[in-house]
This record gives sequence, structure tokens and C-alpha cells, in this order.
Amino acid sequence: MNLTRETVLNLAEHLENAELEAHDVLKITDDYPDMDWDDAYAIQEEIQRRKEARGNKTVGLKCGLTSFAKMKQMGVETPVFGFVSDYMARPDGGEIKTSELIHPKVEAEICIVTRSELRGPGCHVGAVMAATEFVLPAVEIIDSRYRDFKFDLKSVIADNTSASRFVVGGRARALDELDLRTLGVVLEKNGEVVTMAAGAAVLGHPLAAVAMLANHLGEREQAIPAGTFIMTGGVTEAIAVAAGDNVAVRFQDLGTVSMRFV
Ligand code: 0L1
Ligand code: MG
Repeated sequence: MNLTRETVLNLAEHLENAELEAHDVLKITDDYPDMDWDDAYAIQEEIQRRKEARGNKTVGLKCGLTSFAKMKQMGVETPVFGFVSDYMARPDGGEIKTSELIHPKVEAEICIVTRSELRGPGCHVGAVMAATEFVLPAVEIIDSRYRDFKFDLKSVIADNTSASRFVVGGRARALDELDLRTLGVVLEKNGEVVTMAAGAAVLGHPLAAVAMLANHLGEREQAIPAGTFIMTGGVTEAIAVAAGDNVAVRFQDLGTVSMRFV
């Protein structure tokens, strides 16, 4: 690590305030170019600690930048990992207040809930399959705190991978009823199809993202506990939304997840 503990705490407060007050900031590596990967995840962990100390429960883990479309959109080549908190959840078919957000975008995600612990290193798709309780669809609303979504990977990790809101669909399915690679996803905004993809867009198989997450945590001597909700990352590029937009994402075999932005 290159940052002092005091700087990590200050940057966590700075980024979390930007999230909670819905204002943008410049990417933090502009001022801290020596920040390394461990510093970035330490800032994210401090944001998580702050939320939990305030009574917000961590309710899931997220993989980001896992699809080729998203990597191309953001000009990066490595997935990132973050968490979601209870207050970020919104009901399927419900409203999302844009006044609480900076510049939201939506992405369609295939998610799982684990039945048993996953621990890296050496975690692979087969191990994730064995540990999957069920699969369910979701839409993530990302909202980078960085001006114009301009960031580098370390800055975005520190900013909890732009986590902001998420909507989970109500139809869970067993993994052996699905082929996650060919599972089609169609994203509609205001009744028009704006993007689509199949599950294999996420690292060839969405569960590969979960294996990467387990291996990432394994390097930190942490594991994914049984019963964890995990978002595997957007299958398509993210789509910008504004007040007045209606979004519906149709997941093959998993139903539709919808929301309106007000
Ligand atoms: O969930 C995601 O893929 C977001 C990763 C962070 C980058 C972004 O804000 O697009
Ligand atoms: Mg995402």
C-alpha cells in the first residue's frame, strides 16, 4: 500500500459523501497517482465499514466490467468487485428517484445466490455451479461519482464500482434448468429495444465472474459465504437513463425486470 491510513479514511469519506449527496468529483488518482490496488480496495472497504456502522446492511457482492461490451465502453480490460447495501435495493416495477443520483445508467445482470461457501484460490466455474442455490435476474443502476464517468480502474474500485441502486426480479430458477451462456437478455427503454446480449458476453460464462470474485477474495484471505447474493456484471454496455424513462429488461427463462425513473 502507498497511501497512509489517514488518506484512505479521508478518501473514503470524500467518495461516500459524493454518493450520499449526489454530486460528482474528479477521479482520485489525479491527486494520488501512486495509489495502488490494495489502497483502492482499502478505500472501498472503509466505505463499507462506514455504511455498516450507520446500520446499513451489506446485502450482496457485485462483479463489474465483466462483459466485453462494458470493457470496451469503459476502455478497460480487468473486472472489478464491489458490494451492494440494503438501501440500494428497489422493488421490481418500482420508481427510482433521479434526484438522489448523479448520472445513472442501467445494466442487465444475471445473478446467483450461493448455497455453500466459495473460497479461492483455485475456484472455477464447476465449483461455482456446485455452490449455486439459484439464479435470478436483476438490473443494476450504476452511478459513478466521477465527473462524466471519467475514471481509471483504481479510482472506480475505491468508488465501490459505481454501485448505486439495483432491482431484482422475482423469478428464481435452478441452475440445471438454464444454460447461462445462451440465456438471452433484451433491454428496452421507453418501449424500444436499445441493446441485447447473451450470458456468454460475461467472460464466456457468467459464473466465471463469480469464480474470479472468489479468487480475488481468496488473495485477501476472505471467502464468499453461503447465502450470498452475487451480481455477475452487465451483459451489455450500460445505458444512460433520466427522469421519465421506463426500463424493462427481458431475460430468457427468468422473466422481466422493470422500473421507471422519476
Ligand atoms: O457494475 C459495473 O460494471 C460498474 C463498474 C464500474 C464502471 C462503471 O461505472 O461503468
Ligand atoms: Mg454492474
